Amino acid sequence: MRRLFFLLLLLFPCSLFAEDGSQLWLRYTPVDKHIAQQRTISLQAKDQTMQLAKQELESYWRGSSISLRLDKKIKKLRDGYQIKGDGTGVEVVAAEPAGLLYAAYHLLRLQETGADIEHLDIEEIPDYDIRILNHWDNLDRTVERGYAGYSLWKWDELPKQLSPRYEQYARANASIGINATVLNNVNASPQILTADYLEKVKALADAFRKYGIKVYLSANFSSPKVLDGLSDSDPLRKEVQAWWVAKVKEIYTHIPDFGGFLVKANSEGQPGPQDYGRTHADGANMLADALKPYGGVVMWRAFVYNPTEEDRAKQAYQEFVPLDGKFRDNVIIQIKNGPIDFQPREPFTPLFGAMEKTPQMVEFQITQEYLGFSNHLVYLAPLFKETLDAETYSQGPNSSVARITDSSLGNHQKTAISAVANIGEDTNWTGHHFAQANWYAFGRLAWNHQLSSEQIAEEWIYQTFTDEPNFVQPVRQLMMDSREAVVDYMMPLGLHHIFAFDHHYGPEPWGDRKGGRPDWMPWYYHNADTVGIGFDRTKSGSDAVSQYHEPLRTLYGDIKSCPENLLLWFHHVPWGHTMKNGRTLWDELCFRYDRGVQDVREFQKTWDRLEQYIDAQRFTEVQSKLKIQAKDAVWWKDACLLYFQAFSNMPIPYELERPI
Ligand code: GCW
Repeated sequence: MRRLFFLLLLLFPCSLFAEDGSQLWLRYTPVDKHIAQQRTISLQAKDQTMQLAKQELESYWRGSSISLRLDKKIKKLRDGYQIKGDGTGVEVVAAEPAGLLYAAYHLLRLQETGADIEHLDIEEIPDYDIRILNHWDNLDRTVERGYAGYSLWKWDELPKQLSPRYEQYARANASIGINATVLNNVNASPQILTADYLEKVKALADAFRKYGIKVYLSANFSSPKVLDGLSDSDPLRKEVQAWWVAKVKEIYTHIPDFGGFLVKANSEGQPGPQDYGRTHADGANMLADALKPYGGVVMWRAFVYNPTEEDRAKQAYQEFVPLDGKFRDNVIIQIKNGPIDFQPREPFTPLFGAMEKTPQMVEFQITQEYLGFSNHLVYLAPLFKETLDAETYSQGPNSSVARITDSSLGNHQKTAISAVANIGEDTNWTGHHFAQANWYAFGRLAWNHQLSSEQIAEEWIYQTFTDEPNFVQPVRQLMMDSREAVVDYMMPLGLHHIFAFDHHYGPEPWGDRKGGRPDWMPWYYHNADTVGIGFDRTKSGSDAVSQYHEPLRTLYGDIKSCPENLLLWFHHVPWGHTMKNGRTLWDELCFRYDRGVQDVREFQKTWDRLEQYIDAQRFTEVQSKLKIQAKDAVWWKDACLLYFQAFSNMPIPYELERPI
């Protein structure tokens, strides 16, 4: 046996020890037989999910005996759990099978991060009911804004053939508490609702079920017309309503626990109720009525804007606030964290807290459409938390976006939180090894938005790489600094959307294509001229500040009190304006761009020093990506500074690196 092992090692050294990132943060070592015989994992139940909890612990738990128990009477626990350990054994109680599974993963997480696994007194209740990934995956397996290869879903092989990655995907999600997934792009093909595709969707739902994951679909609003030749898809027409009722029934016969629909309507050319003179509420309610008997929900997106005279940042609020109170109770309005579009930094969308009678949920973007794709190392927990912790003042102090959406401030039936996935067919799932941390962080924050970014980073590093303090400490710091670095080298001080028009990767602040939509052109957002730079959203400009509650309206609206990291979001600021540190705006812009570049170079140095602590494959792959990032940071800095200098007409301070 031993000889065979060494022979294999000689022949295939890499494959045996491939550290290709495919295992994500799930690197538990099987417990040795001796330990396994000393302790028992007890459970009296046949349920698949609970069995799975038991199985995971049997395979990997190195602590004392555990008893797993379901107690459906502990209602308030939802799919959370209680864990008690007195040094001689551990007791786990949950009200739902999935709760036991989450508890199992929690115990394993404690074990892997070196916590005390014997003395335990834990109660965990998730902050949101629905913790959902949005895949922007097309049926031809391309992924909109996906940077990790083709879609995981092999539609041409389904339903007969099941890739082993479906189950690995479900397990990874369950390990961080994600319990739902939208399989297809919000720019939805109507085909997903055909009988053929529903068979395929069913196969995926069946594969995910025991991991506690429910499947949702993005629905194309024109489906009745496109798929079955109805004369239109007007939500107030009986025939159209009947079509959806029948379609929903068909879905539930295949998938009894189907979650519901996600809808992008009347946005960026997608069809919707407004095509027939109806409102978003008319459209959402029609679908909600069809889903209601089965407990399904509609996640209706508020990402709407049109090329009008009105500031794009104001439009969602204007369209949705008047509809407050008009939605069925199984509709949740899904709102992007910022009012424009997943920029490196935005203020929170003012729609949060502006519809008291309507459930709202956040949509984050894990895939790095505007953050260097899967080439740049950017840890997103600080960005997610910036929105969740943002104080809206909608019901006075203590009305953060988190508290509005988790129903602490309302009494909504179901709460939810979503994020656009960064997952694809790549061996390491996310393109960049560190992009795995963003998937991880979303799951952990969806479970508990109070967790700190540092804690999440640290537990991810422990589980994904090593517990060696000389590695953990600098890498955690690097991750924590990475979001501000990308803001600095791309769009400091509140600048936004100055990306190249088609791909959103590099800079194109000069972008001004004749005949193109003005609101898709960078100059629309930075407004640089010989006087200054920035978007005037105060009273003298678009007055978007008025959509915020006091004291934010005044705070943002006054150039003196506006936080400098949002200055050019809200104000058109003269180049010579004095910043808090005494520099002129122009100099500060130069310093920020430069600082972003220097930060990435520091990341490179930090990483290079860590070679001894981890496997060669992941070390070199991350190292190569950091090289790209450093080069891109210089590209951003040079492009933006040289372009803006044509307006400011001021020199780049001598102490900074000259543009190449
Ligand atoms: O961020 C923009 C993207 C589009 C996307 C759209 C949306 C799915 O550039 O690719 O389309 O937002 O969120 O609907």
